[in-house]
Formats: sequence, structure tokens, C-alpha cells
Amino acid sequence: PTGPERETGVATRTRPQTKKPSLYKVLLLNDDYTPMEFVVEVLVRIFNKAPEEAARIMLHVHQNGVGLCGVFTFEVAETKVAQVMDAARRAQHPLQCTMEKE
Ligand code: TYC
Repeated sequence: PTGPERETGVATRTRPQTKKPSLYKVLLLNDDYTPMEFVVEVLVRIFNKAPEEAARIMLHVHQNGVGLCGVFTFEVAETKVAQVMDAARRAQHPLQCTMEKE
């Protein structure tokens, strides 16, 4: 035998179908107290949005109660949510950020 299992007898052939990772939406929630400018800064710094796009998303959340910041794999989404919640806590704003499976 000359295939991948020649030395150990352990099958090491690749699977025909790879699994795509589940994706998660990271959502920002509206509240009455967090300054608009703070929300825009969060969207620029943590979600790498251009300032105009950040302002558009912030206003959408302000007017609709919830808005999409981005779609990520589980670990990236978890990290983004933690970064937003940490920034809000440090600034003593009630801003809330959540994730949900897409
Ligand atoms: N509603 C807030 C205000 O009027 C602004 C705001 C926007 C807060 C988006 C949170 O996710 C949010 N200052």
C-alpha cells in the first residue's frame, strides 16, 4: 500500500464534505441613556465600521429598538459582545449587546 494509511493503518483520508461553522448575528439594543456618540464609537472601534455606516446603524437601533452589527463565527461573536459590554460597563452606560444563531 502506498496510501496515507500505509504506516499506521489509521485512516487519514479527508472527508468529502467539510462542515461550515455556524454563524451568529451580533445585535445592539436601544436604551434611553447611552449617548449616540458612544454607540457610534463602539461600532467604529469594535465592529470596524466607517463613521457614516456606524451612524446609520446607531440611528436604526435608536428608531427600531435593535440593529445588526455584523455576522461572525461563535468565538468572534462572543468576543465582540464581551468587548461592547465591557466598554459600556466602564463608561457606566446601560448599552446592551447580544448574539443569536443566524
Ligand atoms: N437612544 C439613545 C439616545 O437617545 C441612543 C442609542 C442608540 C442608545 C443605539 C443605544 O444601541 C443604542 N441617546
